[in-house]
Amino acid sequence: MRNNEIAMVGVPMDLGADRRGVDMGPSAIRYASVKEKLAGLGYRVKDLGNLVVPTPESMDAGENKLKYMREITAVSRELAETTDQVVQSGCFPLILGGDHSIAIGSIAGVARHHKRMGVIWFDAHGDLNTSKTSPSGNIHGMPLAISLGWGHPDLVNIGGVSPKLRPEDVVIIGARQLDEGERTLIREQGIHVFTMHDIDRMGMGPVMEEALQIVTDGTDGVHLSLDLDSLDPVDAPGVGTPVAGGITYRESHLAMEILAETGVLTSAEFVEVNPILDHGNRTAKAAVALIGSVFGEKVL
Ligand code: EXY
Ligand code: MN
Ligand code: MN
Ligand code: MN
Repeated sequence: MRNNEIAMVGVPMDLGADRRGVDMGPSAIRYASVKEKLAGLGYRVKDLGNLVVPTPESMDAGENKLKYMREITAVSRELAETTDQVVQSGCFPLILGGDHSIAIGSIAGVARHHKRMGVIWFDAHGDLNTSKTSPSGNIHGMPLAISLGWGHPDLVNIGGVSPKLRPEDVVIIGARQLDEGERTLIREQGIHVFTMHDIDRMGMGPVMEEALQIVTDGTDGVHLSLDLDSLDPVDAPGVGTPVAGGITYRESHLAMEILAETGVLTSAEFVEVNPILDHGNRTAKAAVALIGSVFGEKVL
């Protein structure tokens, strides 16, 4: 990052998910004062505004196994160009979602700048489905698979080369709801997953230490993709696919604080905030607090 500069881009995407409202995530996060938070930590923040995303009601979902693929492909291409340019300009890309399908574009863009990139994926889910294994046809359940090169050619080839990531450089943290096809893939490909069970047993500190070793081993950049549904629904109720028994408020902050201490992150996104399902913008506030921690906010 040059001169402590962050470029923020909103992606009001909800075509990848079943429930409307996550398109308002970027607004809710801005309303929760993300820019002020970062400015207070000494960063210069450029808000690039939102990308344009079509409205689902104005379109046909298309193929049932890959809903809105055409539109998601178009927005992902644009996002890939945007994150690519942000890195070129020397700023740190901070992407605000939007449903998790936006990770396809953000990773495609930043990956151009790395020979090998690690990814830390906080999520209750695996996001490792393809059209063959997906129970829903919703593309927000597929972005990690797509970045690993598994999925429809139009999606995996966004931004040029595929795959963007290697399985051994990816860590999923907070998983507690996986589909059968995802479990098979995780086993066959040796993807590192720290489930809630692992977090309970080991504690978040040791989980993060192991995760960091994995994503930095042989890589020259690390992307953080944080789905707010990785947190417990008590602390982050405003998400489309809540799953009980998640990461606590403090555990999530400890994880961000450890990331901040190591300084390895080269890009980040915060996704799946759904203000319609939220209570008093609590989830967007949690996202902004986490953004503060990952950019170095300290008590003392
Ligand atoms: N695994 C389920 C599916 O593929 O439909 C649910 C996916 C929810 C994805 C959320 C955003 O992380
Ligand atoms: Mn997700
Ligand atoms: Mn999720
Ligand atoms: Mn490795």
